[in-house]
Amino acid sequence: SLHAARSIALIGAPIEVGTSEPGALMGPAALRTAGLVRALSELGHSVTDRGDVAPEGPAGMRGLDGVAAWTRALSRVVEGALDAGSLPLTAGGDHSLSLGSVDGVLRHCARHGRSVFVLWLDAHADFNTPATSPSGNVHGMPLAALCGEPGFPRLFAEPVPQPLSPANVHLFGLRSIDAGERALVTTRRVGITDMRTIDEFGVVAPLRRVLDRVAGQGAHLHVSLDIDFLDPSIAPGVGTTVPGGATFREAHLIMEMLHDSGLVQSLDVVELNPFLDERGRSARVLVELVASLFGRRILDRPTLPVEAAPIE
Ligand code: 4U7
Ligand code: MN
Ligand code: MN
Ligand code: MN
Repeated sequence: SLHAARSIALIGAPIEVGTSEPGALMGPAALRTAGLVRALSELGHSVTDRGDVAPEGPAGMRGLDGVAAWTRALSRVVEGALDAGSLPLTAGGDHSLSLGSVDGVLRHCARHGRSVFVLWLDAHADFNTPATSPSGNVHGMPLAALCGEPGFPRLFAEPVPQPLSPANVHLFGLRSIDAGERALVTTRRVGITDMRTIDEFGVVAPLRRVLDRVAGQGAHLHVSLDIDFLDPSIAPGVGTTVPGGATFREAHLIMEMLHDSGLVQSLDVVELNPFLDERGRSARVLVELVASLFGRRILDRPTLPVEAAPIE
């Protein structure tokens, strides 16, 4: 493989208080059952399974108060893993877990004077606030909270770090957006590659542009992979299916390009709902994709410039 072996900290986040569809709390267990640790170890990485995080404080209630208890606990574990030189892989659990993982990344990077860039692979924008959300579900809000939008009191531990810059967020695979969050992502200038752009240009050109920006900034790249980024025909184990998602080949190529970039420093795998899955298919697809992001490949060569494509 092109890049060195990494120390990876697998952090289970069995959280579902951010969604109204029960089952996501089984996500970390299903990813383990599908062989996540083995797949990464076989690639030469040293993987430590840190078990499941326990929320700090009462986490039973749905909504922001329940999510806050998880956010604090996850932030601490993720920040600690980065401090120890490991790459945190947070396995969910609903997408509200990214409040904690990205908060931990922001705190780590603030201490090192490093900027943070977030690549959000998702059917949705996840940029609602409590004021704009049609559902009230916190898994549709994490980016708004992380970018410092109002309406999220007491979510993050004190002192609250410098918020994520919306210009350093890139939504990739977008195909479902609510009116309020659409207005917000537009005024805040969030980067967006929607499914129409992918239909027109494929995944390579838009992703290369994002990765060039990250490399130019010397930023920490955090990738948040929501399984509903994928088309529901290949990954049915999701609460919020939206037709017209990424194909297996598109998703796979994205993972290979992310690996080749050498830029990814932290990862979330979220929204797997094993209760809605069909015989473990979705969990297995996710393990395949994560393995590709960490270096599994057919031949040892990076994606080539178009002119250099090998013929025959
Ligand atoms: B996910 C939604 F209204 N936008 O806010 C909302 F369509 O983490 C869906 O991306 C959010 O899966 C989906 O409830 C959250 C809805
Ligand atoms: Mn670091
Ligand atoms: Mn999401
Ligand atoms: Mn989604």
